[in-house]
Amino acid sequence: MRLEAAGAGEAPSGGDERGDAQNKPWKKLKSLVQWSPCVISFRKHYPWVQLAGHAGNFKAGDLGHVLKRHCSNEQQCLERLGGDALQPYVPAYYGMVEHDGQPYIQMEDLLSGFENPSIMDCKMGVRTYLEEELEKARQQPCLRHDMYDKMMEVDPSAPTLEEHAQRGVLKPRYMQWRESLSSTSSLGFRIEGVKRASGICSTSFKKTRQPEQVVEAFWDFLDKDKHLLSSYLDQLQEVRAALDQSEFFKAHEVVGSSLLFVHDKTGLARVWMIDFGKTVPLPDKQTLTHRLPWVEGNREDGYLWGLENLTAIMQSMLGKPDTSPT
Ligand code: I3P
Repeated sequence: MRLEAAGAGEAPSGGDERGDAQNKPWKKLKSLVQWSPCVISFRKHYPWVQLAGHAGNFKAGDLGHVLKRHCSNEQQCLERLGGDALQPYVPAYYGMVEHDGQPYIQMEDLLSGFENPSIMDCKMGVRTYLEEELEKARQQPCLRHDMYDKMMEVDPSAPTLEEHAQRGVLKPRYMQWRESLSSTSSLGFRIEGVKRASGICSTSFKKTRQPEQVVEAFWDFLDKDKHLLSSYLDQLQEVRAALDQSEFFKAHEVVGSSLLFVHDKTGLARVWMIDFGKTVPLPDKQTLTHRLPWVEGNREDGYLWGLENLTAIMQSMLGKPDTSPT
């Protein structure tokens, strides 16, 4: 699902599990819209696949379950989250299974209780790469021509002269550019993609940076329904309270994880935390505020800062004053 939601997680690049490079929900989504007709009946039966994009990363599981290609970080997180205060807000984990000779994580199909859901994915935090990835890029710099192309598609003036000459960029440079172009750097979260009940999917949020743009995208996703907004807001506050209680959150750097918003026309609306491929345990005794600015070495992820900004924006949409701690 991407849903991970269907449960999905993103694996760190350079990870050692097969499929890591394909484990990108919205990439998956993009490729999914181009799926051949033979996949349609499968998609109809398993609506979560609508966001899964790459057919190889997700498989239908038993009723109410989905299978996601194995990523050890994610598996460990889902195991540790069992019994944690965050458990109600993450997909349930049902162990590993093998499918066609490949290992898969079996998890709850978060979309199974919805009828033709609308879905939004917000990637949380002020940083979308692990410090280890920075270090790796320094030690083994690897030019990414695909990232240069993606950069050029959005803003031909973004690459430096050197990058133009090489027709390539380093991954951390691309990731940082994406962060500052979107609201990741300025607000601590960004909208990654939306799937509407109509079936239309959009991933065109790379330049959604200002709070006003976020508000517009939210109203569009919600079809201007204030009840839905209010329900989402209540749940975000529950998630916030659970984060405060969570032993898992205290002990982990949470990078590249998303909040998944799902509702349908019956008014059912739920929020889950998904994608733990880049969520890693902190070294012994290290703690994070999850809100201080990141500088290399402090491992701060900005998760709480982003959540508070997101909540404040949604409160402003309801005309409520911001009650988050300063
Ligand atoms: C991708 C996005 C993903 C990242 C991926 C990027 O960019 O930043 O988060 O995967 O890196 O290409 P975009 O959204 O602009 O398409 P990771 O988070 O797993 O690193 P990748 O191409 O190395 O997989």
